[in-house]
Amino acid sequence: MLSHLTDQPADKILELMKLYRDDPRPQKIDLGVGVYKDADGKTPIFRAIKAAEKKLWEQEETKSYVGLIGDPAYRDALAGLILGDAVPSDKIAGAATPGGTGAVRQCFELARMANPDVRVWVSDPTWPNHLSILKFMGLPTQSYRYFDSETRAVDFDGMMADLAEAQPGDLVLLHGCCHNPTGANLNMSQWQAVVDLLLKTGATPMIDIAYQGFGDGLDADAAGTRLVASSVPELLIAASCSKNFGIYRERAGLALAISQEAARRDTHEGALAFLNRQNFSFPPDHGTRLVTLVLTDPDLRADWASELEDIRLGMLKLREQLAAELQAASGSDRFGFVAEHRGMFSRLGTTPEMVERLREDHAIYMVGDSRMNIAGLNAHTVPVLAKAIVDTGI
Ligand code: PLP
Ligand code: TYF
Repeated sequence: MLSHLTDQPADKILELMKLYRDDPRPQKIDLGVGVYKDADGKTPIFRAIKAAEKKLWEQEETKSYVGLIGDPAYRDALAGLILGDAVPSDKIAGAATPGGTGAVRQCFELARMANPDVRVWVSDPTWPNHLSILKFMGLPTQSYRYFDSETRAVDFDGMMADLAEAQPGDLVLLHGCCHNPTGANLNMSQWQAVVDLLLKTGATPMIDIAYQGFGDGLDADAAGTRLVASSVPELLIAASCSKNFGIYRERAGLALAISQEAARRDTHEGALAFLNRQNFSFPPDHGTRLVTLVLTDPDLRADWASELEDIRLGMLKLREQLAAELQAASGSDRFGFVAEHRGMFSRLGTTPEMVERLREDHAIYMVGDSRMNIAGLNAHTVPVLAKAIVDTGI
């Protein structure tokens, strides 16, 4: 039986991680995988997470099963962080999932359960795992224009023209903030126009939010999601705690189904619980419990938010420095978009050949579509990158 298995396509981002690891050049710079790194290249554990781990170790008395949706307190705490008071809690169904990827998968599963013919609209480009999961599930996709390769901003007219074709029963996948892989995001009037279009077409939105707090701040990054949540009849949300709580390997995610019809809530949560049971039964608990402890303890929460804010401001500073260095090195303003983009990533907008030359000639690693992880830089490597980009003729 197993002899029928064939080799599967590798994840390009994870492959790049290995290439980088194997490169002996000491000056190498890793702008690949989307993991936050400080100026020393380390991915630190948040102070509040460490404190929560200590508290948990002291207080936890059992490791027995929790429940199919995980601890409801986690759902409430994380839904509160994302949605603020945009939606009353009696309209929010949710289940913990293994990471944000698990949440993405369970939201797609829920959509397929509700509509076996669901078609999913995805931004061009989007996170490659969205496409890979949808293909594996056999769900048809439709791409909508998103990135303007000239301006490196959102091609909003193209996006609206394409999404006007969406139908009731379709799912429209949006990035809540800090678009991966481009770094180009909607402003609030554009979010409002998307809401109006969703209401007009009757399509159902799904928001993937994996970088809340990395763009313009915890509330600003959720403002688009909150607007959608308070305006449309139904919304799915796939949230990740990997980046903003720095607990990548703990696998803490949340799938939310919001409906303006409060009477539907229990059915929706029951469906999420059922889907968890079919796939893995109980979601991982450790990471979600840390998140709950941090969000529900005012001191830990304040400390976490302050550390996250420092991280966000550090990345913004790197963006501004890189834009300035690129301007100086190129004598032009054509790289100004680097300071406009938000989140961990910016898409440089160059060819795979140029990306390869940066790797071969300068030991600079970015994803083949020219996505750079800004957090892979520090004050010393920014000028090195700027010079390499300009010397390569980008
Ligand atoms: N969605 C997007 C857009 C992402 O970039 C990521 C990656 O971090 C995720 C979801 C899920 O990440 P994780 O499964 O590590 O929580
Ligand atoms: O886009 C990224 O780099 C992150 C991390 O299969 C990641 O989202 C990359 C690949 C993958 C899972 C997570």
